[in-house]
Amino acid sequence: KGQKPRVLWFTGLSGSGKSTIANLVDKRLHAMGFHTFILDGDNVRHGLNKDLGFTDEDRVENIRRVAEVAKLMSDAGLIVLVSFISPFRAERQMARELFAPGEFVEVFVDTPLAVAEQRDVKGLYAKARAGQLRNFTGIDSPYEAPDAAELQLDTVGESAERLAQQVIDYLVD
Ligand code: GGZ
Repeated sequence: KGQKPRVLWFTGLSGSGKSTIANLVDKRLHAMGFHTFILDGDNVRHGLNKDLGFTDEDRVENIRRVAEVAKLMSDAGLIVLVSFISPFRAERQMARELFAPGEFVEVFVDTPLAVAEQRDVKGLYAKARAGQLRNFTGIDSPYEAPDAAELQLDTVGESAERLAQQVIDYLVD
């Protein structure tokens, strides 16, 4: 059975919930019989992109490579879930242009900075505020929010399960 190419591109701040939601969507797609792959910092920044840090220049290159890998995986027939902050509009647009219309689904995980910072699961916001971590997104490095994402997830007061279901519902329509 042929699966139309699809890349689900999750963008949002550190601690916004991108990876949690992407993992749940992945599980559900799998249960529905689809072949999928998740690209995220854990499997890309420690390998292919371990030469890159968090300057603007390095983030641009990070996203460029991730987009090209997503394209290769999509050509191989996988549904690709991409979960990176991907803070710059221009690089998200560049990624989109690798795909045919309708194939690229931008999912804005719209968690306000104050909420992500208050959760601070990894203590990185505290370090950034203390000046121990430079170029931190939302603190001293910009995040350019999407203005026309296919999906905008308001995460405040919503469970990750329900947000994942919103993504599935969008895909099924
Ligand atoms: C932002 C940073 C930074 C800086 C380390 N800025 O919450 P996390 O830990 O697990 O996710 C963040 C991750 C961001 O990497 P990405 O590859 O997604 O970023 S980008 O798309 O902008 O290239 C965070 C951790 O890496 N981290 N330093 N300075 N996040």
